[in-house]
Amino acid sequence: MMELNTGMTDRLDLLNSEIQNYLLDRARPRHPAIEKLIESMQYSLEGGGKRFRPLLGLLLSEALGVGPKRVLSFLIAIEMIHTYSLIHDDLPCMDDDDFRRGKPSNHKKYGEALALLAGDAFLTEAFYLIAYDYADEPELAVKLIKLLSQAAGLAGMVGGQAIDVQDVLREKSLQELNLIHKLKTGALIQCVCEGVGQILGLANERQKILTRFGSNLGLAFQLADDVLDSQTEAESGSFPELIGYEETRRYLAEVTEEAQRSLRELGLNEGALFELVQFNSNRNS
Ligand code: GRG
Repeated sequence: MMELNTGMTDRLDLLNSEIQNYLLDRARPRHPAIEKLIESMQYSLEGGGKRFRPLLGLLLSEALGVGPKRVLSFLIAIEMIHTYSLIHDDLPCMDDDDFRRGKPSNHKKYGEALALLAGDAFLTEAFYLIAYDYADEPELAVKLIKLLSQAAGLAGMVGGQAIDVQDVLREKSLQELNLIHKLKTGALIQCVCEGVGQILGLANERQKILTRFGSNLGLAFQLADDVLDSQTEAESGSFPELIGYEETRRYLAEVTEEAQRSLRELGLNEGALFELVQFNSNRNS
């Protein structure tokens, strides 16, 4: 993982400072209640996440020969949507989790009303950020907004969550489990790849390969998560519960290989991005 480690601290520092600055600099009416809401947003945004999605976007952009400047705002918008989903997922009406990343979840620290609003604000601000920062390229801005709303809404993350929360008592088929995770986890990861491809103006054929890459990597990310969780206990509704631990690992290896095949087709068969895909399949957090 030589290449992956090189420059990783710099990439994380860049992402973290841009994310922090967005909330600090955002024009807003000065009111202590809004400042409190922003504090609760900072709490979740800074809370020790892996930043997998924006790092993936940065590495993809680098692999295609373009520095971070053009893609950064889009990637921060993605991380905001991801953060909103985690805050709302922890609420008592959803997964009811008191802890996230080893710390009290947002609603445990700030109360349910502020946690709900923090998620709402992230969801909305993500689209504001794209509209604002890509305003000079209106066609691109609309494309990115369309991609992200598709990935985050009914046809993506929210749709997947809707199947998941209403299916809790019924046994799932492998096909249904694949669908849930394709929507709930995969869509946003796929969106990172597609969005970066759009920003860099990739040709249609290459864009299609990128979509396939994102789709396989999204599934691989979920499978790796399930493998990791099952080391303590196979969670209900997870791949290991449905098909067993060994079969889940085999499936993960297959989907990882598929993702790497797409990178080879794009001529990106070495370097940090290729290593990130491998790293995901063995990750321990
Ligand atoms: C509430 C609309 C709504 C959606 C929630 C993504 C999601 C949908 C819920 C999270 C449930 C979950 C644990 C999914 C498993 C895979 C996953 C997305 C894990 C969390 O993402 P990481 O590992 O988190 O990237 P960090 O903490 O690193 O940012």
